[in-house]
Amino acid sequence: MRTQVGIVGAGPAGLLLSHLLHLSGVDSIVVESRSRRHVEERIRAGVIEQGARDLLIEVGVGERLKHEGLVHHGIELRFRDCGYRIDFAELTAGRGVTVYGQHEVVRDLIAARLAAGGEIVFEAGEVGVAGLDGERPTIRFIAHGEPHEIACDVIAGCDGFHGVCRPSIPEGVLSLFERVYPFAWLGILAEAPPASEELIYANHPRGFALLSMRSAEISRLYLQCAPDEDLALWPDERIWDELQVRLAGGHVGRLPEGPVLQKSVTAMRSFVVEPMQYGRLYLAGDAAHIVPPTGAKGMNLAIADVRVLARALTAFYRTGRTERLERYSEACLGRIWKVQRFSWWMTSMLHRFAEHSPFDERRQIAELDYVASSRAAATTLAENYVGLPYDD
Ligand code: FAS
Ligand code: PHB
Repeated sequence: MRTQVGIVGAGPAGLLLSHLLHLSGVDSIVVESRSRRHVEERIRAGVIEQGARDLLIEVGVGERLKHEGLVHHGIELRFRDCGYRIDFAELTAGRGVTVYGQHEVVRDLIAARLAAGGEIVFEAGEVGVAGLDGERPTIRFIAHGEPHEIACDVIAGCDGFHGVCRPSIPEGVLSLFERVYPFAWLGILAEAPPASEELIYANHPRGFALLSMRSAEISRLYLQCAPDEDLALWPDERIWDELQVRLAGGHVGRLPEGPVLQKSVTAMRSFVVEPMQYGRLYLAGDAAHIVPPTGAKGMNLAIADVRVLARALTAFYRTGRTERLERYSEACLGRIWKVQRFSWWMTSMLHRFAEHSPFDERRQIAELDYVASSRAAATTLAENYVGLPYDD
């Protein structure tokens, strides 16, 4: 097999990159280790920045997003039993976010690629990449029991934090930057109408909680838990009881409860590799960086990376010039580190830390108080949450 750009991973990064390259007349093949059903049903992120929304609509994969996505112009911060609304429209000249599940974005992208005759290999086994420092890197995999090899000009490593591409880069090339948080998120998807029209981020003495949603009928809720929390110790009733304690109050009476459709524990880490490229391999999305989900940035950062990579690859195939490819990491890392800072800041402000002294606890509440009472402070939260402008 042969293609111009081999893409490992059919998550938001890999699929959007393949779509953007197709629009520029550049061929790609996406190689995914899981089934189509798995990647289309895997519940993950839920908030899409203004810029990412505009991009998905502009490139023709945002019709359902436009009609089914919930546009939000604010969030509520809840602390000391009071709620404070951060008004995005007021603070960012009308920008907002759209609540639309990541799995819906994946569905839309897969449908667009297949409708355009795009090639996605699902359930690929034993995926590996080779020849990264040569002229003809390859992706190898097993499909239907047979070995396959794709000869590429370039490989895009869009295979997430646990993928094979980043580890295929030789020792000593990458610098890793990481912070692991002493807690995780227990998340549920529930058949229960959201108790609030907008998201609520709560700093509660028992721990952080987040009220989000997927529709008027489906709630998405999270609570801070131990990093090694055993989900078996959290029957639905216990989860609902804890969410009631941490989120009820103010304009939210009791949360309407309902059947839990999915529950999971997500680890919390900040992670970046530099550079995001080696030879003919370019990393994008979670393969290159991870943010704690408190800032709702994971998928949005993946989209921002592939917007840069698609432009660099298009320039290479149209002109033969390699400057944009050579500067790919540099062009992405400015935004990545600003998003890392914001995600770390939101996480530090809203979660309970066992090692916090009474001083730290007062300082943390003072930080929330400042954001809730200062237009300047609220503006910094708002402009980062709706999404910083793309760099070019
Ligand atoms: P992805 O991980 O989405 O996609 C990588 C793809 O590569 C996957 O389909 C995987 O199956 C495939 N792959 C892996 N190894 C492979 C191999 N060897 N060969 C071929 N394919 C391979 N972000 C938020 O903003 N909010 C959230 O609430 C949130 N919740 C999350 C919950 C969980 C459990 C996880 C893991 C992440 C969550 N994230 C959240 C972050 C998430 O949304 C990511 O930022 C987003 O999926 C990044 O997209 P990709 O870079 O495409 O990586
Ligand atoms: C979600 O709806 O899944 C969600 C929303 C906001 C976050 C994280 C997750 O910060």
